[in-house]
Amino acid sequence: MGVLLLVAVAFLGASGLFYLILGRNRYGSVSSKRKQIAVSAAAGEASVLKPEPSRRVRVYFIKPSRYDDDGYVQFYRWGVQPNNTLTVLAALNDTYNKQYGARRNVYLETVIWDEVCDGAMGPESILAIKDRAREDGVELLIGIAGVQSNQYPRGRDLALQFVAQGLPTIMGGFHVSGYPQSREFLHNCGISTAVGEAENFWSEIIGDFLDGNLKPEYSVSDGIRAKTGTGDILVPVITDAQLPLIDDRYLTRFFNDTQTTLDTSRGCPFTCSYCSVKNVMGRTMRSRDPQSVVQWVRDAVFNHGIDSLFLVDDDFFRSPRWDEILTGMAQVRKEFPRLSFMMQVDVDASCYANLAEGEKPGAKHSRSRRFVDLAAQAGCYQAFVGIESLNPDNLNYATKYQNTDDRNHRMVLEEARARVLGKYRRVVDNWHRAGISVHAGYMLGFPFDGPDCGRIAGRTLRQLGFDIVSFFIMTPLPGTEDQIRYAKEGQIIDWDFNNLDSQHVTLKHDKMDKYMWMRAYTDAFKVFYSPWRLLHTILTVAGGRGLSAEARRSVVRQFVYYFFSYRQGRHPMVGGVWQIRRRDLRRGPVTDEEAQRFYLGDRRFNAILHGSQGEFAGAPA
Ligand code: B12
Ligand code: SF4
Repeated sequence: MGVLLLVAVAFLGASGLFYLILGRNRYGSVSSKRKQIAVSAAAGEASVLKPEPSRRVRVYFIKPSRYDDDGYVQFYRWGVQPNNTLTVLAALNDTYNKQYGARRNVYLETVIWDEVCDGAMGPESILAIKDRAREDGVELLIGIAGVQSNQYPRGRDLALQFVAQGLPTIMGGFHVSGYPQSREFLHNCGISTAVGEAENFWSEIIGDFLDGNLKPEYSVSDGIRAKTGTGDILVPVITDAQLPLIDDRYLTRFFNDTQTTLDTSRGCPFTCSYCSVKNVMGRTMRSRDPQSVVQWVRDAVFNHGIDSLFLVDDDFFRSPRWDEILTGMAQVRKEFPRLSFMMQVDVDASCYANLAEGEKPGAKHSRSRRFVDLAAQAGCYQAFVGIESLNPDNLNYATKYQNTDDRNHRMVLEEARARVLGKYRRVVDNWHRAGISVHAGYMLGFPFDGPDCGRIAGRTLRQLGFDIVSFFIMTPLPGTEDQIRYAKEGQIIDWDFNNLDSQHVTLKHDKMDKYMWMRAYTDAFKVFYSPWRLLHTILTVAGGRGLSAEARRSVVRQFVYYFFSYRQGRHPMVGGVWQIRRRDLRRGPVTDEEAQRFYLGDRRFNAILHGSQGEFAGAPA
């Protein structure tokens, strides 16, 4: 009996031990706090599974305009070019929703606002944005987008107003990417900044926003190393990045609502000292996947009614994938013959498409010929080419050696000049032979320019056969080697970034005072866009020149627009059609410090900067 009892106790003990070891945690440990699906509320309120509400974040991407010389925010009844940055950023939200939306139980709404054509954003709009978000039960994140230096003061004023309303605000674009001093100011005002391309840090920004913990600065943390003008930077690989999201509502704001933009590659291998592209996007060319690009073009054409594209790549000829992209576009054009596009390229894209006397055929010739032929087949109507100067000394000074082919400064001036002019003529002729018009970018006020530089440029560019020319006043753009040098040498006479639109004189010049320099600029466009040439261009439909029908139509349209735009004192690339002035929105403060005092005031500024728990950015609405 005793033995039996002992066996029973041992058995029960062993079973208990087995249960402890194997049984209890067989399906994982169950916390007593874990919510259970219960039959009724009576089973216990605490154990009922409550669905977690999805968070909706309304992200505004606002492209600021700039102030005109009378202090009005520049905006127009119609814009001329949809802004590529806005559509790229909208695509980042779309990607986020697809990749993380369900996992993080969040949905990003996108609103894009381009001040140039959607209208200036006044204090009443800022309050309305806040009220509407509250009514709709969404959180707000404000992105001040694609800010160039001439748009920085307007962008800053907008950002300060949003921050004053307690809204988390972040600014991105070339200005903040290239100018740490502005970043520091913005950080001190509670505004975050994004340095470089946001493709692979946008999800980090959203993550931090959802945690209520925006950092002062975001930058590229994953990608490849690319050389710049002076060192190197990290840039994202964009092969599989989502392509710009076409917004049909946005397109209606443009004079031509069947045109849009696309960046198929990023970066530029050259080192021009006045340009910030190499320093912000690097000298290593990165391309999007060609098949996706062609698919995007097909979708744009057949689903959004697009028939004209602006490829905003800094130098499409240097894209590693132009061949596949152009071949694919030529295919789309067979299905939709009205497809046309313009692009930016360097001189060599067309220069070697023919064989000059005494030249031996080489790789550069076959590459150039193929590029020009394919571009024509794919529907290119215009090539924008960076000419910038006729004077080889200026070009060498700016290390723009692709135009002089004289990196080692071996040629005497006359030989170098003849070579540069010969090259430009060849560039134009080869594009024209393919039926494509040529648009030159030209800068006035390089160190070797004198008071007659505008007149000479207007006349010579006309003789060389350029169809359209965009003239710019040499400008020290933040993020460039030139700006750093001029600042060090005390050559910058105007520090108001609003004036860095390349139609204001902001530098000292050895041979010209401010008025002579402005005179040279007006001479240039008056000589090139003379009333006689306007008449000739219209009556002869751009004079033929072997151009395709679309190329001729566009030259006439652009010539008329440039003729009037320059004469109205507006750079054709900065403006739109039919300016509207809001008298209640005149520019107040000019410097950062004035703006900080004006929009934040000491009391509000401190409240936002330090917050009750010492947090950085304003809390969500
Ligand atoms: C196309 C273009 C134009 C077009 C207009 C834009 C369009 N239709 O899209 C035209 C021809 C009209 C034009 C005009 C001018 N332009 Co422009 N233009 C460009 C160009 C070649 C491409 C722009 C682009 O789409 N880039 C691709 C996008 C995706 O890059 P992104 O804008 O930098 O955006 C990325 C990041 O910056 C960041 N980001 C940007 N915003 C935000 C916001 C948030 C919240 C976050 C998180 C991230 C973020 O993420 C984005 C995605 O990766 C650039 C050079 C370049 N490589 O960018 C010059 C460039 C921007 N232009 C420049 C200039 C100076 C001008 C003009 C003043 C020249 C003139 N006098 O005409 C005018 C100004 C007109 C105006 N109102 O904008 C300079 C600006 C330099 C500076 N520091 O200011 C640049 C950099 C060229 C250069 N040589 O240095 N331009
Ligand atoms: S000016 Fe044009 S060619 Fe020169 S570095 Fe800039 S984007 Fe490249």
